[in-house]
Amino acid sequence: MTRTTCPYCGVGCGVIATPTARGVRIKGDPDHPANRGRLCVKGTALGETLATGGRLLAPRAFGQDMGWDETLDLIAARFSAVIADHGPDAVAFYVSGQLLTEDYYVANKLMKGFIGSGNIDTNSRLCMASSVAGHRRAFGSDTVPGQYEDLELADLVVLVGSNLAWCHPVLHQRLMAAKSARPGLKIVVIDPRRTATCEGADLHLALAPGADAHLFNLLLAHLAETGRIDRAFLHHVSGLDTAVAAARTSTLAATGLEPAHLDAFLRLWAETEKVVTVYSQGINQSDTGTDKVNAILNCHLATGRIGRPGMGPFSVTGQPNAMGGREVGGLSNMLACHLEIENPAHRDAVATFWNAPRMAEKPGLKAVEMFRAVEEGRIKALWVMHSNPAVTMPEADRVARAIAGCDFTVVSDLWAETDTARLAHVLLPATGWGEKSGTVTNSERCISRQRAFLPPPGQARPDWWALAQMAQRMGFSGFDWQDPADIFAEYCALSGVAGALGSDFDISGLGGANYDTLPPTHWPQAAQKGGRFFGTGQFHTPDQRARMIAVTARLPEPLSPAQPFRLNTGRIRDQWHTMTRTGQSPRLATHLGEPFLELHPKDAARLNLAAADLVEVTNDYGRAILRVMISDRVTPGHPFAPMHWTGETAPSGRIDALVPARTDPVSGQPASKSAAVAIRRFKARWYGFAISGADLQPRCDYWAKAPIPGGWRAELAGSQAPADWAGWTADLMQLGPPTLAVTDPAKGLYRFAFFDGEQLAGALFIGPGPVALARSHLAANLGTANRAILAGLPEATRPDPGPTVCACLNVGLNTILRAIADQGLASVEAIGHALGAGTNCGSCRPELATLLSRSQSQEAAQ
Ligand SMILES: Nc1nc2c(c(=O)[nH]1)N[C@H]1C(S)=C(S)[C@@H](COP(=O)(O)OP(=O)(O)OC[C@H]3O[C@@H](n4cnc5c(=O)[nH]c(N)nc54)[C@H](O)[C@@H]3O)O[C@H]1N2
Ligand SMILES: Nc1nc2c(c(=O)[nH]1)N[C@H]1C(S)=C(S)[C@@H](COP(=O)(O)OP(=O)(O)OC[C@H]3O[C@@H](n4cnc5c(=O)[nH]c(N)nc54)[C@H](O)[C@@H]3O)O[C@H]1N2
Ligand code: SF4
Ligand SMILES: [Mo]
Repeated sequence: MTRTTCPYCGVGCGVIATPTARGVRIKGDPDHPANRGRLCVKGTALGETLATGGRLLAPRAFGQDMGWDETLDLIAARFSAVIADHGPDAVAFYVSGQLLTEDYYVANKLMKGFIGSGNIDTNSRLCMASSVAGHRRAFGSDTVPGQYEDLELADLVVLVGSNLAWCHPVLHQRLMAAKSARPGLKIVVIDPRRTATCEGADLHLALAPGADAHLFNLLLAHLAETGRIDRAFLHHVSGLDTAVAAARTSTLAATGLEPAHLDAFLRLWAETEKVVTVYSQGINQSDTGTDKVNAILNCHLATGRIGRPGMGPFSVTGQPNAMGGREVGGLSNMLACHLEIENPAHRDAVATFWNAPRMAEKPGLKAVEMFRAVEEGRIKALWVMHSNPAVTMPEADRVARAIAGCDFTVVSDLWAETDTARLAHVLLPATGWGEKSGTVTNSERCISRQRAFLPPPGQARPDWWALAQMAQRMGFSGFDWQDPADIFAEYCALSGVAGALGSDFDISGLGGANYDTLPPTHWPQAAQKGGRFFGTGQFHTPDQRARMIAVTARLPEPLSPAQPFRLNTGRIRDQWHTMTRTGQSPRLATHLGEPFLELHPKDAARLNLAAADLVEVTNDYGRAILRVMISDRVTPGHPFAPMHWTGETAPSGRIDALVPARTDPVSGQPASKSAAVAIRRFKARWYGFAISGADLQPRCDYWAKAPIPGGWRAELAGSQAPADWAGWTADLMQLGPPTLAVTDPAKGLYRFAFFDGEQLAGALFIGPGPVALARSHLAANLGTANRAILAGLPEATRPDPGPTVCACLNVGLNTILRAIADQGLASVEAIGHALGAGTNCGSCRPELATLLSRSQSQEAAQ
């Protein structure tokens, strides 16, 4: 039994992992302060993502497996040669908020202290950069003032641009539990989309996309007008008057809200002392993201509602170590321990501590600029670690081309088959979660250990080790640690140096702790500051006063008739980013198994689209083909698409191909939530669905693959029928000739079944329209002797359960709706009692509540 930390979201749940003869048993750690034993569906399914089949097992250079020694020599030589010929700014590292702190520390030390360039940036640029910049403008440091408990102690929790129910599920469960214990706790969701998080909220403001700064400006103006300014706290704050004057220029019209809704929100916020404003990517991922952050911080500063129990602004971090990366200085414009690269005293202190021969003197390139420099050949050697930028960067097709054109690219990953890894010259096999050790920091500044409980497969090695080896081969000293504990101790010591310079990030007290048994530890230590910052001022600005920022709110660029839709993008409940890990789990693929476009019924009617049609989404940057999901959860003109699909899983679903690389001028964070696009029906000639015990090899305009127990399923479609269906089918299925065939070429119907002896090895269904089949029933027949498979329907005795809602207990939508109707179920608990749904991890409880309220309102309408 090993206590470790979940490798997914920034909630940072403690996990107990127990390897058994049949795999790894996963359970929530009852003693971890973040989750107290809870896990969401992704955490619960961790055991299903640890198989090592298909992993990258040895270093590979120019297509050949090589030993580590040779490969590291090669990398060190190539980087050294570029630096010698073109200077240190001709090389770059692109890293990740999923790296462990120790990995991050080594990468940062090598690039900023020894190579002598600031060119190390991270996917946190796409994620937290606007929050970092907003914090630094207001507080003088990137410090998150509050902690999770504040959501439970508050009387009002405002969730802005955060789909907490799906993206920080355990924190959302804690909030829901607090509300059910104390119904007076009010919840407001501010999101153009009616998400699962709106279930259980008291008020949902479907504001116009990008109008957040207007909304919080209106709030600030209202606070000023209604005498809510905390005059005593203003002692610790500057800039009130100019901020209020700027706020007064914002108008109701810009928000797109009903006056009554806006009033209700303004009054609630103004009249509630204990208010926490939680915000995430709906705020950060915008070309005015930093202003939006400051518009929120302004309201908390003006009212002194910060750093005290139950109140404060709260930026929740996305990745498991997004916060650790901020602490360790992973961004190109930061130094470790909240020190600043532009500050000569800070630079000198770090250089002295590291004994650094060539300290970077200026910030390096930010992600979007970095890949532009790669494209233009200014960066000639690039190392990508623990990220998949060919999928997740804006203008992803262009970024993929830039990486492909780079003189020398190294990628460290678990797999050779990611969109980015396929473009690399050198692949380094990294150890994955469960195989490596280190620390991560969650959204509430709690440092937790990740501990290994599995042996590394093949020659996989930790990321810190590869970096340290390369550094030594480049002739640098100070990289000869034996294990992550040594690195952590050095980092703690550096934080002591930073503390002496006034940094709030001083964990030097942990340096002597026993790393192996280090319990989850908050900084600052609770005894010093009650675990919170700024309740009594003491901001990290020269005069110790926080700065309110005058925000002139700006809406996104207007749309043109040629691209009349504003595409919103984000996450779904059961997948993690580019699905390289969650995509291994059949259970997680049942919830939403293919890339989709959520579109309002009015838009669908205008475009003459029906449910399950395919649409083509285009703009100047790229193109996607997606399944349409018609839903009034989005507003007209503002469709939503998830970010998760890749060249490996659905090549036409790579959504960042459509996202322009437009960035916030202060933070450099791209506006990933607002791409102008055109939408039209994709004129498919044929549609198909396949299951197979082997890997499917589709070749057609549209395909999307997902795992099922014992194999794969795929949705397929094409604008042209293959000239030869038999040959095309053979290529797709790789199972030889079909055992059974039912075809009607005149109608465009083809159904094939492939048996291996008595067992069903695969089946393919082709038709002229979207194929209506009981998909989960078909998938369950793989490996059985069912020769009636080509009928495609479940046996009459077994009703179709419909799409999966509860992934843990595999309960489908139809089953739930039937039980609600037949058994008169009236609560989420009653559904749990009757069907088990929602009783394990609880991730689907908001959806169950939606189904209940939908059935109840249907009843009321009858
Ligand atoms: N299941 C799952 N959970 C995850 C992840 C994952 O991949 N899968 N990734 C993790 C990571 S790295 C991150 S950063 C977090 C992200 O967590 P979130 O930020 O909660 O997730 P997103 O879906 O990116 O976006 C949040 C919401 O912003 C809304 N939005 C779009 N435009 C606007 C706007 O102009 N204003 C407002 N107010 N809202 C807007 C979207 O409709 C969306 O519902 O999730 C983490 N958790
Ligand atoms: N349109 C749109 N785009 C977005 C967003 C959005 O909301 N909309 N969100 C943005 C945000 S907030 C984020 S955080 C990014 C995330 O984007 P990425 O970081 O690019 O996505 P991941 O799929 O998490 O990539 C992680 C990679 O690391 C590999 N890996 C796993 N474990 C290890 C390990 O231990 N070591 C190493 N070396 N590699 C490992 C995985 O196989 C995978 O290839 O996407 C951004 N892009
Ligand atoms: S909420 Fe879920 S994904 Fe996030 S850390 Fe906890 S178990 Fe992992
Ligand atoms: Mo993120």
